[in-house]
Amino acid sequence: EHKFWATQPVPQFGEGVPQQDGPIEPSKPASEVRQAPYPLPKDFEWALVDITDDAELKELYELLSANYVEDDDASFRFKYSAEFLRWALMPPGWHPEWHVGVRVAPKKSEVTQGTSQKGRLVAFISAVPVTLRVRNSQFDASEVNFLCVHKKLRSKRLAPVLIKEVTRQCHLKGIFQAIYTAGVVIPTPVSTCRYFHRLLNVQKLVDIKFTTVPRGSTMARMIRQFHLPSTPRLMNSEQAAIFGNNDGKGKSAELPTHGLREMEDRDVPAVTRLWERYMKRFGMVPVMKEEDIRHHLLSGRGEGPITNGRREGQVVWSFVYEDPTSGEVTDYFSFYTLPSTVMQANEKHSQLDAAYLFYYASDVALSTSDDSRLRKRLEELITDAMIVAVQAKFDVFNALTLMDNPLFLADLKFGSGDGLLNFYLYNWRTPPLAGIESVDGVP
Ligand code: YNC
Ligand code: MG
Repeated sequence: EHKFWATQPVPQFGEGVPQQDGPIEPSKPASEVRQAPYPLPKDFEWALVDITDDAELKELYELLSANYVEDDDASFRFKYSAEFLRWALMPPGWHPEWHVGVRVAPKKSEVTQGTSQKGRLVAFISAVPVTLRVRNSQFDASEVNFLCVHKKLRSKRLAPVLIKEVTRQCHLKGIFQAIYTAGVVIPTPVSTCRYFHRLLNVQKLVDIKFTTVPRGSTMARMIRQFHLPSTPRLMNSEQAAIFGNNDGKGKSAELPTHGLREMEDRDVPAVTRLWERYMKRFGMVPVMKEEDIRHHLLSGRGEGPITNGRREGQVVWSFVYEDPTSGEVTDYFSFYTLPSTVMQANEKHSQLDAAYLFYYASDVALSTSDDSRLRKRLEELITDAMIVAVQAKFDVFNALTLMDNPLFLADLKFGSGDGLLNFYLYNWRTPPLAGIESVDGVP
């Protein structure tokens, strides 16, 4: 059935629930790791993609824009920006050897004549370092992403070669576990989540057939149904003026900082502490040091003034809530941008601008076990996140059924999507983790 995955250290289908958490095969010293790259079919060669080089980053962006993940009915295709790729592929401790590309090999005659040029980039796979906690175990791992084979080279068993090569590169750095996600079901998901979508720009979403006006409703009624306030409710008015303005002037110096505001570098220690304490609620989480928080929540913020709710090249939006009395950061949220190409080109719209809920925390969860208080607080925070997203001209706000999301998805008018995301661990056994495919109260 799964010719490749049957050979890999992953739980096989029908194996049953493991009695003990731990690796499936032992780690080995670097000297025992295969030293030579895996062979590729003739006409192709390995080539690391140097994403610090703008031209190579652009080649990767173009490969993924044309060939990466599409939804089930081929209506939308992810269109990660170059800035996003750089942010995602260069977290603290990243390795250039883990950005594995495949190029068309130059012809022999060109090589002998010294006229050969870099061949076209036709496939890619990446890994970045991550420390994971899975239940009570903590270990260094890699997070594998952006596996892509050009459409013309599909079904030729290239993907297994890419996976084996990135695995070899991980082994060479002493890493023997990995985490990855995919829409496809292969042996064996440790958890499965469903995508939920909160419509923001209803008219556009109907125009591009992301959604339809339900029978018995009207466009006007639907727009009213999804309307949000124009400024974040937890934000003080001076701060709100910055995000509400469209003149691109950005902020003036002495603004009151209490309430909701953009996260700043000085918030990194408090946000890291909040992260650590909040994430104890969950069974599988990345472990983050201050430098990781700084990278994931601040480094992708782009440069220069805010125009229409965003900076040039901005990929992540991160806000903290500063308690007006104590001056402490008690909550934060973040989301990132991941647009999709509208494949059935529409005269008006060629791109769907989607915001994806990223990390968040609230100290309400730490001071009480009362879910109704946490639910109320998260509803306030995520509503404000969506208001910021409207200001930044996003069309839809997406979230998965993970973390505490199922507490607020229904009340905040998220609708159930048809996409599922499967989570996988490589060379690590653990019983399945709570994954929630449906949410009470959502059709
Ligand atoms: C997939 N997404 O089952 P079997 S997600 C893993 N993840 O093997 P071929 C996949 N395996 O079943 P194609 C996979 N998709 O026979 C397919 N496979 O055992 C398996 N799409 O290979 C598949 N990006 O080359 C089968 O298939 C074998 O030409 C078939 O290429 C597949 O990034 C692909 O969806 C996905 O570009 C490259 O369809 C291609 O179809 C494509 O004949 C559009 O391959 C883009 C797309 C995938 C996004 C992602 C996570 C990838 C994780 C990979 C596994 C990492 C393991 C850990 C390694 C590090 C270990 C350490 C330490
Ligand atoms: Mg192939």
